[in-house]
Amino acid sequence: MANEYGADQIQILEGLEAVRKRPGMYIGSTSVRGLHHLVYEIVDNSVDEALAGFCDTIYVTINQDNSITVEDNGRGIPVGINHKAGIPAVEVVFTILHAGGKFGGGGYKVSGGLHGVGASVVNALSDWLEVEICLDNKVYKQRYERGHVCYPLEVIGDCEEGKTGTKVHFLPDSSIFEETVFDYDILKTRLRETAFLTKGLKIVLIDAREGKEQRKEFHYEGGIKEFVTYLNKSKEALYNDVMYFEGTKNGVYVEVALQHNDSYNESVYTFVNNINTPEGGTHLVGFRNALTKTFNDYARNNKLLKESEANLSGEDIREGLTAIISIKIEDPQFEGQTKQKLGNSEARGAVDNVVSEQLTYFLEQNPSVAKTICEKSILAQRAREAARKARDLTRRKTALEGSALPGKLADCSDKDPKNCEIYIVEGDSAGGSAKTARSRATQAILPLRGKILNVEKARLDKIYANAEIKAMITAFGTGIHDDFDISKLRYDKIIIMTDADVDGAHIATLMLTFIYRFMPELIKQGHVYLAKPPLYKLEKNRQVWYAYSDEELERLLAEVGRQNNKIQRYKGLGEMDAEQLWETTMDPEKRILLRVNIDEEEESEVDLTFNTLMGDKVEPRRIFIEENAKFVKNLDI
Ligand code: TSJ
Repeated sequence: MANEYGADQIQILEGLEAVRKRPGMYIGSTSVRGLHHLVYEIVDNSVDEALAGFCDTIYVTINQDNSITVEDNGRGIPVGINHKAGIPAVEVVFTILHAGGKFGGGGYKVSGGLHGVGASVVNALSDWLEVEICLDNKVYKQRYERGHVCYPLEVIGDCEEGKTGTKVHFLPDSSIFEETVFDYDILKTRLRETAFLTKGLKIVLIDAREGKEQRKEFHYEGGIKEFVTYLNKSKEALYNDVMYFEGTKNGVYVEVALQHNDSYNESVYTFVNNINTPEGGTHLVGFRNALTKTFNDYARNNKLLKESEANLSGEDIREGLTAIISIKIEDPQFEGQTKQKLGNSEARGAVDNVVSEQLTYFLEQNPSVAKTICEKSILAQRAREAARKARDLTRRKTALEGSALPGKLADCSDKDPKNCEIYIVEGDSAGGSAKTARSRATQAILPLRGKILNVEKARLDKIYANAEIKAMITAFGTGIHDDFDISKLRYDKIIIMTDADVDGAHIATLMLTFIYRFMPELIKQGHVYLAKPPLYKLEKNRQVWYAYSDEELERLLAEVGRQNNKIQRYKGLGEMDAEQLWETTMDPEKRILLRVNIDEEEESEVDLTFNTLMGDKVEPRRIFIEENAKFVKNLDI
């Protein structure tokens, strides 16, 4: 073999060797994420074949040994000799870096785009990879090990008359990936998304691992229209229709689907050649322009907005909007730091055109839907106005009167914020104990009553009117949003103290959500903590111990013996008297504090967040709470 290697082959090997040396450069990371990326790289090639109109079914199987098989019914990767490389085209695909999808002309491609580094990268990072192609009634096969060709492409048998397709089977290299066990749910979410974006394409996911056997089919004739229905499934839609607009302008194929729900959040997701563009770009700008202009025109023409009233802002119209914008373009340009923002200027006009034209027509044909949306937007406009006034008012108040501290706050006497901390305490009774227990000089107590408002689910005017939220804002002293000024922070530590049960965790989540949305810097700069009250008290021979977890209790029992104890399980802070509360949870010498952190990696890993949103109906809330728990790291003991 060795003496057959010419200069070209040596170059090929050097290329794939580079991939093995720096896998992160090609697939982002060698974590679970990178592992799953391998599957997308291969599947995207079949999706391209579907987009070209030659494939309608893709099977993805997780095998017993955690190898993956992807099989499609497309034309089959060409097997003829590629004249430039002097080897079969399929071998070029698997052994030459960046060759994926570049031969064969025209059309829009998923692979070769932002993430599409191609099949050769997957090959380089696999322990072994086998490709089988059904073409001209023959089955061709080639095998590679860590990117190296094992034998020339060979015919291994006959294939059914007229049948064509490609099958790729590979095992990720365990010496490269930190994790080599595939997660069915991660693949499920991503493949569902791919199926939504490619109407008519059937994707079947099979988990064939022992004890994990399951299977799911994704097939959406309605494409992104069904995607919007799916996203709004757990919400209350404002009207039955999902609007769907489609057309080609300036060589850009545009598809848009949208429907409003009764929430206040905007959920607009954009894609270019099936690639998610979380930072938006020209296609999103075109969509927003069209939406704002068309609705204002409609509202004026139909006297839903009075002449004296201001135009609806884009934000007002997008309140509660769920939409998918998916365009296909021949030469996508990605910009921005993470290359996740579309730059092509022709996309702006294309989306604007298609949406303006077809939305205008839709509103004329569906006046009751049009009226519902306009009315919701007008309410949003008024709320926005009220919120602005409320903010101006609080601004003026602080300017005139200095900060009028909330009545329920028991402030500390030390005036140097660096020495001070504030306990936000759930419930008036625990608040009372905390006030008795505290160290007056440095510890302030702010009791809050019951569940605080979920700021994810309320309009700004209501948020500003909420007493608990107002109390926190004035006590912290920093102001919020644009007015936020960390130098005015009145306490070095903000400590959330809630019961050690599910309700307590929920209340802590709501408070964290508020702080995260209104003054994220407090979390980013490490000023926010969770207090950790004990779960058990153990008494024996007049000695007392506290345990903060079940494991700790077990350890303690092993140490002091299981006989003659009185174990008390705390159900809430209210069961502790002031002295106990001080000893277990507030004494800086003994307490456990958990510093709240935003997992920066997770925050920037945008598609995971995106995938989270796509979960099944009951999942989003669960994930949200779990993430917040994870988002908390144990630091300071
Ligand atoms: F690239 C790959 F190996 F990762 C891969 C490619 C993996 C899998 C599972 C499928 C495919 C693939 C490629 N499916 N279908 C195709 N089609 C072509 O490569 C093809 C066939 C014919 C023509 C033509 O112009 O006649 C052009 C192309 C790109």
